[in-house]
Amino acid sequence: MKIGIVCYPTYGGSGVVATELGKGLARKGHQVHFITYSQPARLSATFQENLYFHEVRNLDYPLFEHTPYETALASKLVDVIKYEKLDILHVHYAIPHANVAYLAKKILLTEGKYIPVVTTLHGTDITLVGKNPTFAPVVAFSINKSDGVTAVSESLKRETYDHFKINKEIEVIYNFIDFERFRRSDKEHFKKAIAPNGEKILIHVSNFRKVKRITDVIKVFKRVRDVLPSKLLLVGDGPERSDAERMCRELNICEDVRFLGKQDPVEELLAIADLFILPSGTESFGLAALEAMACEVPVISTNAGGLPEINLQGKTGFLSDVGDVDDMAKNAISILKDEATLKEFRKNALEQARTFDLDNILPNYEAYYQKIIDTMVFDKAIVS
Ligand code: GMT
Repeated sequence: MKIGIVCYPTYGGSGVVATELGKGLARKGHQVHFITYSQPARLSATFQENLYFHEVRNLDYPLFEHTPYETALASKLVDVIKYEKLDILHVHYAIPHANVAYLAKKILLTEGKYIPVVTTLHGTDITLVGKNPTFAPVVAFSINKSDGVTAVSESLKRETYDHFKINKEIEVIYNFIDFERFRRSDKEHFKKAIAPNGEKILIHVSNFRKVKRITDVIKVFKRVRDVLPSKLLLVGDGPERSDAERMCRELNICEDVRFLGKQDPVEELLAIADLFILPSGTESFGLAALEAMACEVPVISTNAGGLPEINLQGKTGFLSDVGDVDDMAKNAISILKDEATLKEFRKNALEQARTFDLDNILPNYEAYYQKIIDTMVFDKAIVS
């Protein structure tokens, strides 16, 4: 198949999923075209014959205070779909990609070209941003106008139906893990540098937005550290970082907390970790938690959104109500208190992560694309 992929090229989860999916599809022989405003973060280190990147360039004009990206993207889509003869377009994150795809599709229809569009909902495009009246009518419209719609968890599917009038069947296709990359490796020398006296290592990875509740990570860590010698690694960067830094200073725990900023080889950091903390206010899936589990790191999370579909209570970690840092700390200590318990949770985390292996999930996308393409061919026959 010739597949177009539109996504955010930044460090957000939706861009990571889109990029890893495209790379996986290309490895299986499909021709994959990424169309976005800069090279997706996880694509840069890759050269594959059947993997293409089309940069959406915008026009600088004195009248534009905000350059009209949507218009430039729609025009680029028309061009790429037409000249690369794409079979299907897959857009990740509804805003603005689903409505832009609809526009491109309508333009192509005037020239007799049919392009099926699949939209994957990732989370905040529904839960935080999408629901907002600023975007809601367009989000609902463009979901209904997509030929296929997928969501990354059952919880996100439910929320989409609860909040919008959707007349489309939403297919749940879970996010996945590439075990070639995410597996526990021996990083003893690094572990020694971070925790020279055998302290436990807690870790959090995110883009430090409000929804991630970074200060809850610090509060949980403080409570654990009061009982067990431990260190905290904070990976990523974003608007909430300075609040977190301030809290560490106020609590006088700076010497045990390392802010590592944005890091590419996350798996090398996960390789030395004992526990992953994800206290999000909402989380449709929690890819970062799954990546940790693939590296045999148990998870302390909230029970928000799709997290209970990933993190199994008392097995791969524990789930608490949003904001209940006392419960999270108690659960963290119960896992870390002895080696036998930690080992059992590590084993369960890996076992659960394996059910999300890329090799199992990728065929679901291939089958879904084929189903949508076949339906379009059938519809076309009725129309003509
Ligand atoms: O929250 C992020 O890190 C980014 C965000 C996005 O849309 O780029 O992530 C969402 O999509 C990820 C991939 O499907 C999910 O794993 C995250 O749970 C989801 N984030 C939220 O729902 C807050």
